Amino acid sequence: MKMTFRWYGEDDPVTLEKIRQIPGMRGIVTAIYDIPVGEAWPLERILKLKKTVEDAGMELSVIESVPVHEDIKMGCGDRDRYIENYCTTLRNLAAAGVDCVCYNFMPVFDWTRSDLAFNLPDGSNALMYDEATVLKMDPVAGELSLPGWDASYTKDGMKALLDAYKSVSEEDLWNNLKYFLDRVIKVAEEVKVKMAIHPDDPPWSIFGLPRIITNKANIERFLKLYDSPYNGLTLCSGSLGVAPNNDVADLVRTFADRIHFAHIRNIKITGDKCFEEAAHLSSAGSLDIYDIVKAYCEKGFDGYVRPDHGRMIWGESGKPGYGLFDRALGAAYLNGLFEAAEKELKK
Ligand code: DNO
Repeated sequence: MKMTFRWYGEDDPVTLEKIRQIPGMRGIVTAIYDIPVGEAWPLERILKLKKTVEDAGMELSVIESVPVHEDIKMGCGDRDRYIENYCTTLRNLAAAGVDCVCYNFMPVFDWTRSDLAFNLPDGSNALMYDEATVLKMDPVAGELSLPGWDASYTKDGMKALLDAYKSVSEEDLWNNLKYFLDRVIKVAEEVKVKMAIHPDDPPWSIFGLPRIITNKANIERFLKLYDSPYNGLTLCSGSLGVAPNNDVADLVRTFADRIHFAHIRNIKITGDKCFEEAAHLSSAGSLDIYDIVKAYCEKGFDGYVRPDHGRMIWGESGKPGYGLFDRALGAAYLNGLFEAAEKELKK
């Protein structure tokens, strides 16, 4: 496996220089953040990003994400033009040497939480999700927002978008995803970029919007929509693991040959559709992280791995879930588990 770390670009308080000092860290996961969703990424911008990362002594490993325009997800408007642009971006990324792209197909909202700084008993704070609280929030009034979301919507724009989604069923979303894959994966195959869809977080419908990348049966259905190694997964343990019927280690064992990117983090399920984010350590949460790592090792996984959301510890402030310290601890822990599991398997 190749250990990587997410960096949010020049505005990220977690600098490349700091990331470089995490033991063994060489791979950066990032994106170009100022190009409007749907527009093609120019090659020069990608090369500039790559140079910045390489000048800091690391490599540009994964793009997370090339976002998918809502017209594509809704199957309307300018979707063909946006798909064309998406393909141009993939060609340009490939020309710059990028071989893995993460994206998601969640309508409107990417990952969602009810509290971005929930106080934990040890004095740290973390992201948490409480379904009842989320359902009381009004996304049109801007009552919740997260770093992963497209922040370019006005109030009216958001209302119009949510209204437009009222006529998009789950089956429509599947069809629109297939339409997208049929066009994009052909190009991904041609330029050898592995596409890795991120599961929905949380893996259930919110605000009445359909969500489909949520469980084993749906992942199987997704992989069959376009049966190619280039149509693959970002397997996010924390996103899928909050639903008690998703057994993450089993998902790894089942879909290993289509997983290109592993997000590994722990969560603590605290009730029905309620969870807190936890330290990566198995005993800190509900997931057996060692079993998940063992599953990757048994399958000879050689894709990218990154620690995922961290708590805010040691007085750090910054992007919720994306501080330096707890994610660095996560990387060190995961490196230890991989080393142990790999050595164990070689015996
Ligand atoms: C959250 C992230 C997601 C992810 C996107 C991929 O921390 O895992 O925002 O980047 O869903 O498109």
